[in-house]
Amino acid sequence: MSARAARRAAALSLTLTGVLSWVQAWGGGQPAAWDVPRAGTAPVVDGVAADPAWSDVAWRDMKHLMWGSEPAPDDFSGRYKLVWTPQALYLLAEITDDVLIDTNADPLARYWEDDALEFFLDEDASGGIHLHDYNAFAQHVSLDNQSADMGPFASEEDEAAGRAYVRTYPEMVTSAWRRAAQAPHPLTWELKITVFGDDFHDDPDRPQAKPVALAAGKVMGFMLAYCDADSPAGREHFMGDVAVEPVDGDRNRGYIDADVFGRITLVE
Ligand SMILES: [Ca+2]
Ligand SMILES: [Ca+2]
Ligand SMILES: [Ca+2]
Ligand SMILES: [Ca+2]
Repeated sequence: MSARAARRAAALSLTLTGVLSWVQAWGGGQPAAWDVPRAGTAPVVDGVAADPAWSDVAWRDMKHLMWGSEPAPDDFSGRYKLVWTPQALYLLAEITDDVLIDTNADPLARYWEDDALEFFLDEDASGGIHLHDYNAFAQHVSLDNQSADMGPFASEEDEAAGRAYVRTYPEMVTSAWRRAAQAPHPLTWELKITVFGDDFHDDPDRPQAKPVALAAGKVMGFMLAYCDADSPAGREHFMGDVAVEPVDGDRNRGYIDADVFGRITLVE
């Protein structure tokens, strides 16, 4: 079988697996567990979707409301796909958003209130609370292509005062996007996500943890969302690809609890 035929067979198998999961788990919508195919050649992270790695990979719709109001399609709509290499996960998103805005110039200030592509990653699929530790990540990739998240508290005093530690993660995220010349001018947004586990840390006196080498069969927690702000008033819609079960009516659980993420399996 040629490499291309093998990829097509894998894609067909992926589709059938997806349909079965869909029927079994949901009876509607997309499954919360899905397969991610390997890229023969890593895509170039440049905001152009022409890379061969992206062809024949299924899209996931970002149609589940997690917070705020339901947007009209021209206000926000989005979809994305994932591929992997041993070095990294790669993400291609196609986002329609009528107004792009970056009200808070400081990348560490109220980053969830500006337009942001937010990915959720739990390297060992452990699930569980990750609000102030590296059990999992909720990376907010901003329009300036930097990514912000909360790490562990910087000190016991900060923890007692509830002062969160926020930083950017250039070792983890490379980002590039551009808008189409044709209306409605969707963004093509590409990410390279270097995967780190829960041994990631902020201690300057120790060498940083090594990125995790990816291989077929690996299972990780993952989902993607978009924070849509269209004015300085901040986020209006928060839309993702996984239907989160509400807790006391609240579906905005991803930044706290990795149990609500989807599950991806890396396949050849
Ligand atoms: Ca590209
Ligand atoms: Ca919008
Ligand atoms: Ca974990
Ligand atoms: Ca917006």
